[in-house]
Amino acid sequence: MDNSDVARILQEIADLLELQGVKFKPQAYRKAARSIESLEEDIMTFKDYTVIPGVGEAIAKKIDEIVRTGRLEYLEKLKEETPEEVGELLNLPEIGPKTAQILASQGITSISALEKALERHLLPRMKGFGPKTEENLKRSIELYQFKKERRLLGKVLPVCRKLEEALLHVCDNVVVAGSVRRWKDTVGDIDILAISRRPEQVMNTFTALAEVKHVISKGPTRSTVILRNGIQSDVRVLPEESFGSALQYFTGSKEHNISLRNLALRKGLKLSEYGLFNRKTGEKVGGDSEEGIYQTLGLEYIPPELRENSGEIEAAQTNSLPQLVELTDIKGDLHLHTDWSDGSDSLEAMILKARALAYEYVGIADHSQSLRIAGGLSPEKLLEQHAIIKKLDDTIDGITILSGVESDILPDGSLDYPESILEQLDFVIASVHSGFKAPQDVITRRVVKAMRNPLVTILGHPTGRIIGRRGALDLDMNVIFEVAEETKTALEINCYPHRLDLNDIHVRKAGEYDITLALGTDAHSSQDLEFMELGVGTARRGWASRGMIMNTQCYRRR
Ligand code: DGT
Ligand code: CA
Ligand code: CA
Ligand code: ZN
Repeated sequence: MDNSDVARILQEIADLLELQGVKFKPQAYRKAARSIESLEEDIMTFKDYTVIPGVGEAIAKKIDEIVRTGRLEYLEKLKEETPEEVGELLNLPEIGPKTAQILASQGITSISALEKALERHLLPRMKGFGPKTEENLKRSIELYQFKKERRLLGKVLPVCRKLEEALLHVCDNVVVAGSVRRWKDTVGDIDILAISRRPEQVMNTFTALAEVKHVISKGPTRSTVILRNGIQSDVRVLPEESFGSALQYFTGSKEHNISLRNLALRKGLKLSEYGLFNRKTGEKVGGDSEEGIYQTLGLEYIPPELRENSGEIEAAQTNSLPQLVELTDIKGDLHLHTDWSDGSDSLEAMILKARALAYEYVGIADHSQSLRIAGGLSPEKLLEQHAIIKKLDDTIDGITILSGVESDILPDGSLDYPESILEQLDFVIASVHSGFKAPQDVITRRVVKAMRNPLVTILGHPTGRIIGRRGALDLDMNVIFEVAEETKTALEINCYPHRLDLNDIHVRKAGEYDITLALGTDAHSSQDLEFMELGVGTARRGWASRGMIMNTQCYRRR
C-alpha cells in the first residue's frame, strides 16, 4: 500500500458514488485522493490522517482500514450495489465510471443501449466523443460480446418467455430446452425446439424478431442468432413424431444423455435425437414423447432438473426419485426488504404483491443497524416498523404478515440487536455481510455462533457468493450442516438471481441431514418476489422434496 494505491481506492469510491448519483461526497473523496497523491511523506507513517488536507474523520477511518487490511469493506459494498447494467458498460476499455455516468445521464445504461446510440450516431454530439471514439466503441463491443461468459438464469428467463410467446404464433409447440429447462443457475445459450408444419415461416419469424441483433445462420429448419442482450439462441423445427426424442436430447445434460444412451444399448436399443430404435430390426419404438422414452428404457420419468448424471438414472431404475418441491407448494416468502432499508417499495406494496401471489404469509426482513450502506435500521426504527407491521397485519386481509429482520452476523458471531428486541420479532434471518475473505476456521466459528443463538430462525444466503462477482465464504459446510441439524436453524436458499445460495450442490448435500431449508427471494422491489421460481428450481436441482422446505408449511407463531 503506497500513497497512490490509497488514492486509487478513494477515486474508485468517488466514481461509484457518482454513478449512483450521490451528490458532494464524490468530490470529497476526489479531493482527499488528490492530496494523498501529492503527499511528500509515506501515508503509512501517519498517526492521524485528518492532518492531511481534505481528509475528515470519515475518510480517515477508511484510510485506516485500507492501510491496516489492504482492502475496504465500503468499496466492496459499493461495487456490489452498482447496477449490473451500468457495471456492464465499465467492461468496455474506453469507458470509465465517469464516461459511464455521462452516458447514464443520457439514458444509456447498458451495452445494448450504447449500441443503439452508436447506430443512430447519437454519440458525437456528446462531450468527448469524436468519430474515432465511435469506431473504437463499436469494436470493443463486438469483442466484449464474444468473450462474454455465462448469463444468469434469472436474466435469461424473461427473454426466453418472450421468444416462446412470439414463436407460438407460428408453431404448434415451442419448448426452451438445454440448461434453461434444467434450471441451471447460469446459461451458455438458449436452445429452442419447435413443432410446425411450416418451418420456413418459423425461420422468417424468428430471425426477424425485435430481440434479435445478428443472424449467424438461417437454414430451412434451423437458425442461430445473437440476441440484443448478447446471448446466442437457436431454433430447431422438428416433426411431431420425433419431438420427444429431440426434447430429451437437447435438454441434456450431455453427461445424462451419454449414460442414457449406454443404458439403451444394454437393452438392445439405440437412442438418438431422432428416436428410440430397436438395434436389430431398426424399428422405431419411441420418440414422440419424453415420458415414453424413459418408460421404454425401464425408468421412472426423470424431471429435467435432475438430469446431471449424478445418480438420477440409478434412482429412476428403482423408482426412488424424490417427490420434488413445486412452486405451487410455496406458501410464503420470508426475505423481503422495503424502503425502510435499501428496498425500493413500501411495506404495503411488498405485502400486496405477496398477497397477489396467493401466499398465506409474508415475512419482512430489512437490514440491521451495522449495514449502514443499506440503510440498516436502528433499534428504535426496527421497533417502530414492528409496530406498523402488526397494524398492517390487522388491517390487510387475506395474508399473515410476519415481522422479522435480516440481522448482520457481527465479526464475533453475535447479532446486531440486543436480545430484548430480537425476541419481540416473529423471526430472525442472520447473514454475513462482511469479512468475506476470512479463513475457514474463523468464518465457520462466526457463523456457527450465530446458528447456536436460539433467536436465529434462518441463516441467510449461507455462503455469500455472488455469481460472477464474488466467491463463496470458505465455510466448512459439513460443520454448518451438522450444526443446522442440531440447532434446527433453517438454511436459506436465497432466490435472488445473483445468489442462488445455498446452491444446488449444497441442497443435495443438505438432504443427507435432517435439515430444514427456507426459500427467500431477498426481494428489494415487489417485482423481485417473482424470483421464488429460481429458488424452487435450485431446490429441485438439489433433489429437495416439499417436506424439507420451511415455507411449504403453514406458519405457526413462535
Ligand atoms: P449451456 O448452454 O452451456 O448452458 O448448457 P446446455 O446444457 O444447454 O448445453 P448446450 O447448449 O451445449 O447443448 C444443449 C444440449 O444438447 C445439451 O444439454 C445436451 C445436448 N448435447 C450437446 N452436445 C452433445 C453431445 O456431444 N452429446 C450428447 N449426447 N448431447 C449433447
Ligand atoms: Ca444451451
Ligand atoms: Ca446450444
Ligand atoms: Zn443479505
